[in-house]
Amino acid sequence: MFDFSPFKLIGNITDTLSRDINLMLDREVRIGVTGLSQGGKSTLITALVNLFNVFGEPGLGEKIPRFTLYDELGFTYGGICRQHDMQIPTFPYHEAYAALTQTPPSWPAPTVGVSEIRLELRYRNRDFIALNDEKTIYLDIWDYPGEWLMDLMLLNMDYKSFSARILERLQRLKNVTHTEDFLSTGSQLKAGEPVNESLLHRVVLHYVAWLKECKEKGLAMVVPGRFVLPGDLQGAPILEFIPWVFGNPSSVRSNSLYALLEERYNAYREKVVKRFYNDCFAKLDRQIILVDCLKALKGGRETFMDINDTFDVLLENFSYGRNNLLTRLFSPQIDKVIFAATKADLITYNEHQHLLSLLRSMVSQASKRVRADGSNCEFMILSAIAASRCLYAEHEGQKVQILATDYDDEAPFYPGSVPETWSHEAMEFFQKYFFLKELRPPKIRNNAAFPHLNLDVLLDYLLSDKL
Ligand SMILES: Nc1nc2c(ncn2[C@@H]2O[C@H](COP(=O)(O)OP(=O)(O)OP(=O)(O)O)[C@@H](O)[C@H]2O)c(=O)[nH]1
Ligand SMILES: [Mg+2]
Repeated sequence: MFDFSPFKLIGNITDTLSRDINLMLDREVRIGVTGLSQGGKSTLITALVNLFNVFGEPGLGEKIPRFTLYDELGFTYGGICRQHDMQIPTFPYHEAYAALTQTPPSWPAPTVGVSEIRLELRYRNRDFIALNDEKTIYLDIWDYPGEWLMDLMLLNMDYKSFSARILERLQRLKNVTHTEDFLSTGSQLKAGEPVNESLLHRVVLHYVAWLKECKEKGLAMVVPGRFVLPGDLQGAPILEFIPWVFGNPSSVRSNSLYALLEERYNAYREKVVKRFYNDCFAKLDRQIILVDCLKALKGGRETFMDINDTFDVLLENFSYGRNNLLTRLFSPQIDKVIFAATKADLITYNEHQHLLSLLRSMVSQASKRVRADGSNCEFMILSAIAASRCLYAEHEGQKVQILATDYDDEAPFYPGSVPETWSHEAMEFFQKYFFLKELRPPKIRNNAAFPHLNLDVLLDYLLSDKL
C-alpha cells in the first residue's frame, strides 16, 4: 500500500531532494564494508564509529597522524544521525560498543545480512570566501556479508554455467568431505522427470552442508550465498534448487525437474541477487574488502588459492568506474576499492610489510582488473581494535619483537613470521610454525579510545578526496 498523504509526499520529496543535493555537492559518501564471515566487519565499523564520535576532542589529531586533513581542516564534530533507508536494519553499534567496554570485554556478536549506519561529520570550511563556515559530510556505512558480494558473480552466469562451475569445484576441492553425500544422493534424481520434492529437499540439504563445509574451511566461493545465510528466505522455494552436476540431461520438458531447477535458479538471480545489487550494491561509492590473510594461509593451499580465484571471477563480472558527478547521479558506481588485511595485531611490527605483500599477492589478478577499469585500488593492513601491543624482548643476546596482551594470565608470545609471497614451502612453514591465536579484546578504561593499527590510514584513503 502506498501512502499518498500530502505530508508524507512532501517528506519523501524533501528527503530525495536533500539526498540528491548532497550527492550533487559530493557531500555524501556511501561505503560498503564486506568480507567473509568473522573477517572483522562489525569490529571495524564499531571502531570507525567510535573514532568519529570523538572527532573534535582536543588532542585527537595526534592519535590519527596519517589522516592529515583532520587537523588541517579542523574537524569539530562526528556523530550518528538518522539513516535515510528506513527498511534497512541499523548497524548494532551500541550493542557492539557495550560488549567491547564491559568487564570482561567481548568482541561484537556475529551479524547476518545487511545493516547500515549514517554519520555526520563537520569541519571548518577552508574556502576563503566563507572562512567561518562549517561544512558537513555524511557517511553511510553499509555492512554486508562477503557471501552476498560473491553472489554477484551469478548475474553473469546462466544455470548451465553455474552448474559447470560448481561441478569443477566438486571435482577439484578434495578436502571437502560432504561432496560424496551430495553426489550420491543427487544421482538418484532424474532430470527429465517430474520433481520428487522430498528427494530434492534431501539433496538440497546435502548441498547446503557441502557449502557450509566450504565456508568453514575458509573457501571464498560459497554460492548461492543465501543457502548458508538464508535470513528471512529460510525454507522458501527460491532456495530449493541445486546445480545440475549429474550428467547432461537428455530431454528437458517444461514440467521436468531440470526445468524447475533452472526456473528457481533464475528466480534467485532476479529476486535475490539483483535486488541486493539495486538496493545496496549499486548505491555504494567505495568498498572496503576485508581479507583475513592469516586465516587463509593457515587454511592451506586450497583455501588460499580459492580466495585468489574467487576475487578474480568476481571482479571480472562487474565494472568499476571513475567518480564523476553526472554518472554518479544517474548510475552510481564504485570509484575506490580498498583491500585490507585484517587482524594485523596478531603479528609483530616487523612482519607488517610481509603481510601487505601477501595481501597483494592474494588478490593480484583481481586488483589488476580493478585498475584496468580505471578505479582506484588501495592495499593496506589493519587492526580495527588492536588486542596486543608489540614489545621488544631479549632472546639469546638479540633484541626481538613479541606481543603482549592486557591479560595477566597470558604470557607475551612470539607468533612467528609471515611469508612475503605465497609458495608451497612458505605455506607449509607457516602452517607448522605460526602461532595463530584468537586474542581477547583489549581492556578499555574510562572511555579511552580503542587502540588500533592504521585506522588513520584508512580514513585518509576513504575521505581525503571527498573533503
Ligand atoms: N585480534 C583481533 N581480532 C579481531 C579483530 N577484529 C576482529 N577480530 C576477531 O574476529 C572475530 C570476528 O569479528 P567480527 O567483527 O564480528 O567479524 P564479522 O566479519 O562482522 O563477522 P560476521 O558478523 O560473523 O560476519 C572477532 O570475534 C574477533 O575474535 C582485530 O582487529 N584484532
Ligand atoms: Mg558482523
